[in-house]
Amino acid sequence: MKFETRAIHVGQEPERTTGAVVVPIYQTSTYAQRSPGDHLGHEYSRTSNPTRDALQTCLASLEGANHGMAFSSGMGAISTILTIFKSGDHVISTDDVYGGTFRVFDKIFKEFGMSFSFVDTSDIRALESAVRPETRMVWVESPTNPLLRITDIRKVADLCRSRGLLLAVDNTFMSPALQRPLELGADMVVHSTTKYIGGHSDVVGGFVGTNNPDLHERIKFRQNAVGAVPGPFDAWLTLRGIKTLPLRMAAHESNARHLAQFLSSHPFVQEVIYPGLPSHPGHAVQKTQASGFGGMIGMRVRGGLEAARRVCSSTKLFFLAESLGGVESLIEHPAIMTHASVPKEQREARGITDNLVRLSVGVENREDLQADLEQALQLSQRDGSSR
Ligand code: P1T
Repeated sequence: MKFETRAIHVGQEPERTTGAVVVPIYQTSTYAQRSPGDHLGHEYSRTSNPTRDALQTCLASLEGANHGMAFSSGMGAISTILTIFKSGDHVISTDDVYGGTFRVFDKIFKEFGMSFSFVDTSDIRALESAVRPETRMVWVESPTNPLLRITDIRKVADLCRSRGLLLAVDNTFMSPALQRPLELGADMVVHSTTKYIGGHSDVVGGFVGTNNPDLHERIKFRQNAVGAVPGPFDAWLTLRGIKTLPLRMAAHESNARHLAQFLSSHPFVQEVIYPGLPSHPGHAVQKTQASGFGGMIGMRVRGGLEAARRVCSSTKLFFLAESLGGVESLIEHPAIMTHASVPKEQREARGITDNLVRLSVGVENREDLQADLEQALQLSQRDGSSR
């Protein structure tokens, strides 16, 4: 079965007692047993739930994973993975990662005696020289949030294999419709399903997929022990979103390509960051490992913080909000919003400047989106006192 068909059918057989074509929301916390230990496959909904099972089966299939686990949030997924390690273990992470990922590594797991190195994983030599005897895992985001840097996942997977390290790839910005890290050699694929997978900005969730049965058992054990599981309705909303994932990704990308072109020649935009532009340093690698470039754009606005602030406050269709990947376009200011938890010096060293604005391009009409950005950019250059 091809991807589009699997998105609609895998894990989603008509329900046996009524023939309902949509997986029901099994809104139950527990399951009646015939005699102690004699049950129909489910005991308690922290451990398993049929609606969640359907979501896990479908998403695992889309990522080419034998095993899938759905979580209450992307951070719930990431934190649960980290609990497989112990004090003294070392993790190397892409330096440009989502602010919340940086925060949980740097502020929570460090307190438990783990250590982290944040390196530019697009530079394989820098990655190699960060490996220590106590290194256990490499954590890659590609494209990164927010700077859309591209890491060669195959190369990193080869390095990890030769050094006995696990490789986890956060695939949130691509979704399995465009990139499947397990096929490129990663041990784990991770998602904030809040984004493109859910696709409608109405549910928070996370996912981990793997082909390693031992890893699956260890993470599943911890998921049940720690408890970051999605409720049945959240699992159902996410599963409903998945049905249109390939259609939406194509629309996000075609709008993003159009807007990236438009912004590239705009006099009030200093730099456009979009992996689909041939000038992007990761463009060639991206073409070898993904079937597209996605719907996220970074732009540095001329005029510094004030101009960036004015653009963000002036768009009407692009809502000023954290998050991404929904059908509606969003705009945000990483330094003040999504990446405020990264210390200022580190932000600046990474390139998260005060004039950087992040766009999550939705599936609205591209001319409407262009006109919205145009009017906001015009306002960005006016003297602030006139508004
Ligand atoms: O928000 P949550 O579902 O817990 O997922 C966290 C997360 C993990 N990985 C990546 C790449 C992410 O972008 C996120 C969440 N990001 C945002 C909320 C944001 O606006 O960038």
